[in-house]
Amino acid sequence: MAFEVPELTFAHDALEPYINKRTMELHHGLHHAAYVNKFNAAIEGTDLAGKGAEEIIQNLDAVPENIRTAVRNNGGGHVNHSIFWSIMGANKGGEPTGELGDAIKSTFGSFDNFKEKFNSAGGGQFGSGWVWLVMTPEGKLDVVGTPNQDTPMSQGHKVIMGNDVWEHAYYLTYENRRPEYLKAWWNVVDFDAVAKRFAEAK
Ligand code: MN3
Repeated sequence: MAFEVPELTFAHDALEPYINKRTMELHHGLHHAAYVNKFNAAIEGTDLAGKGAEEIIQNLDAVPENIRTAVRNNGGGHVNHSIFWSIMGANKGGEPTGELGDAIKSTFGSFDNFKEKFNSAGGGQFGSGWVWLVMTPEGKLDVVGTPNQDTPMSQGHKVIMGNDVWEHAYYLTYENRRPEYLKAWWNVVDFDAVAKRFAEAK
C-alpha cells in the first residue's frame, strides 16, 4: 500500500491567526503531497515497498544507493510533516504538565528556557530545515536542528516534537520574519499529543 498524506484532525483555518488557511492548504495539500508522491515513486518495486516510513528513514544505510537521496528527502518529508500535523491543533498552546513538563524543567531549567533554546535553534537553522525536541539514544531530552528534510530519527533519536522552518511554513504570513513565526507557533502546539509521544519514547 502506497503512502498517503494523513488527514488533518482540524480545519485548514483552525490555526489562524498563527498559521493562516492558505499556508495550511498549500503546505498540507501540495507540499506534503509532493513528498509522498516522490517517496512512493522512489520505492516502488523495491524491497522497501510495504515497510513503514519511519522504519525506512531510521535505516537509510539499508536503502539502495540509487534511491537513497530521494528516500532521505521525500521519505523524510513525509515522516516529518506527519508528525508536525499531529502535534498541532485549534485552541492549544499553554504549557506542558505532568512528566513531560517535569522533564523539560529538569533538562532546560524552565519551560521558557526550553522555548528560547528551541526558537534560537530554529532561527539559527541556515536555509530550510527543522527544529526538534528529541529523546537521545541515552534517554535525555535535547533540542536539535536538521537541514532540509533530514530527521533526527536517522541518528537514533526519538522525536518528541518539531517545527518546520522552511519558508513555505510561514512566508505568506510572516514573510522573512522567521523568529516571529517561531514565537507564534507555540500557540498551536497540542501538548497532550506531545506528552503522548514523550510517554511512548521513554
Ligand atoms: Mn514543510
